[in-house]
Amino acid sequence: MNRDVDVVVIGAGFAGLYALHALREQGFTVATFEAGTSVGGTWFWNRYPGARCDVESLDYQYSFSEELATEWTWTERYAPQPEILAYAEWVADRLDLRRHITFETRVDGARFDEESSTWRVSTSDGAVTTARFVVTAAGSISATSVPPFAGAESFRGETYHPGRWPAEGVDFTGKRVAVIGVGSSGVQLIPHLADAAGHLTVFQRTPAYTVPARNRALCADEITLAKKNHAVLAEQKRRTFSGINLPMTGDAILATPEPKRTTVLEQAWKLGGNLFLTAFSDVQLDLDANELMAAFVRDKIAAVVDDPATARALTPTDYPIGGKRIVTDTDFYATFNRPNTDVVSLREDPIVEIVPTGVRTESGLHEVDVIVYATGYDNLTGALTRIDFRGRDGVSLKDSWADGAHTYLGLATSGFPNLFTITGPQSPSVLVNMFAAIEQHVEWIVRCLTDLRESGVVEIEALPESERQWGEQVEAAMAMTLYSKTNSWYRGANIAGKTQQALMYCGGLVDYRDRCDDVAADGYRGFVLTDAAALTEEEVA
Ligand code: N01
Repeated sequence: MNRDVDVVVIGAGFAGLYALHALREQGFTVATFEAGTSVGGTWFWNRYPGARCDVESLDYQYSFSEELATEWTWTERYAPQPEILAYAEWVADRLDLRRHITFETRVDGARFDEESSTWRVSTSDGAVTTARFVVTAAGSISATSVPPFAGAESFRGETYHPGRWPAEGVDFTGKRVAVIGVGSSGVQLIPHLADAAGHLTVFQRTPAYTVPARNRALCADEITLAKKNHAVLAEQKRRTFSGINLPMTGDAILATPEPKRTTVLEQAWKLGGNLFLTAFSDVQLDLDANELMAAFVRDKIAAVVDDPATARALTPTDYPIGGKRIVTDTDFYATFNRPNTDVVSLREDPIVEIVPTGVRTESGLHEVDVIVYATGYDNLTGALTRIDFRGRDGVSLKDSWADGAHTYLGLATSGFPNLFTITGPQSPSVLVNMFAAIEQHVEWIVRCLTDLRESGVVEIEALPESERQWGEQVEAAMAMTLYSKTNSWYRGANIAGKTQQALMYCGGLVDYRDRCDDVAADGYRGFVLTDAAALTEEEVA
């Protein structure tokens, strides 16, 4: 079975769905491959109890279509996973996308043929699809990671990762359960596991700063207002830093005297959600300012957790709040007041090995029936390097990025012509509203392919010098923030052996959008464009 299309799109999450739709609208033939049995990407795989978005539902949706925005109605401030998945399914049907998606089919590899300037894409069904262009929509946080704990394969119980949760659910009733990891996934899961399990042991290496989500039902008025003003709000959103129409950030905390400082923090805490960080303007830029907000959160932990030793264990002290991705929760700290829930601080009592009956730390054996590895992902690059991309001279993407991902604008990488990435490394990606990031990338790529078609260009490739300059700008932008002062997945620090680098562009969505548009308006400055005639001449020569 061989196919021939203009564009292969990898993945049918929200990025892939929009790419497929927008490319098709411009008359391109598209084949989309999806490993899952249906659409939804992240929200297809992350079916763990408590999974819920931490961006408000009225923002966490497509904005490109008036119909989609007005016909769909969210029910809660933060949508739960089943509702987001239902939205993805509904969009796929509403836009009639399924007929161009091949499900249960993984892209194993893709090889660039320099003579014809096309990609040959190999899929798990044994087929090869030839396409002029490949657009990856494989997810920023999708390549699951489980650290290589000694003895892990000997464990006789059940094991799970939140990002590959069984569709039929898991029965934890009465079981002894271990969770390793307290990032966004672990923090969401833990209260639900504690409800069901006989006993829950949380293995925590770095305590998280988490803010109450304060989820609630949306009221009819706010839904009506959002729908009525959709077009204006969508346009405003495109020109924001974060892809969200935020209220104005507050004053500088360092310039705000008491008691006003605490009053503002209390108000923001009551409002809940990760916008807590924007209560003051200097918290993400200045360590002294940050410490004032961090101290406020530490006091909140001490006020909720009854046992002082447990409270101390759960309290982050050695990195700035927001330096790692801020977590939002429902009843996370209160869960540790339950008699069936303990925390083990791995910094004082590290995991030595996994044994058939449980987790052995230095202090002894914790016998469990189930281990949940909430240990995160090989973010931004993993989903791409796990596909065997072969560019010029057969060089693999994995090798090309062995010393760090190098891209031009986070959209393309030298040595791999006609390959575009949606929300990949060195773009704003996970630092902004994913829908805003996806729409900006898809619209830029579709405009690019349309321009190339009109001018007879068959090959586009990023110049190494453009990448070098972009890489410097990405590093410089992160150096201005506290992300550069924290070990986190934002810099690839969570994966052993991964080159540490700024994985996201921190300059904000609107600045990034203007830079990308400027490059396009300037004839795709920084790329080499080759037209069909030149390609034929090269072949003859
Ligand atoms: O993964 P993480 P996640 N031994 O990498 C620990 C998004 N998301 O799946 O901090 C022991 O954040 C690790 O410890 P440490 C969101 O962007 C959003 O939770 O490295 N522990 C950490 O505690 C998020 O940031 C939503 O010391 C080990 C945890 O595992 C991103 O996805 C929901 C370890 C991993 O935390 C990833 O979140 C879920 C080891 N060897 C996810 N290795 C919402 O929208 C790792 N850990 C709400």
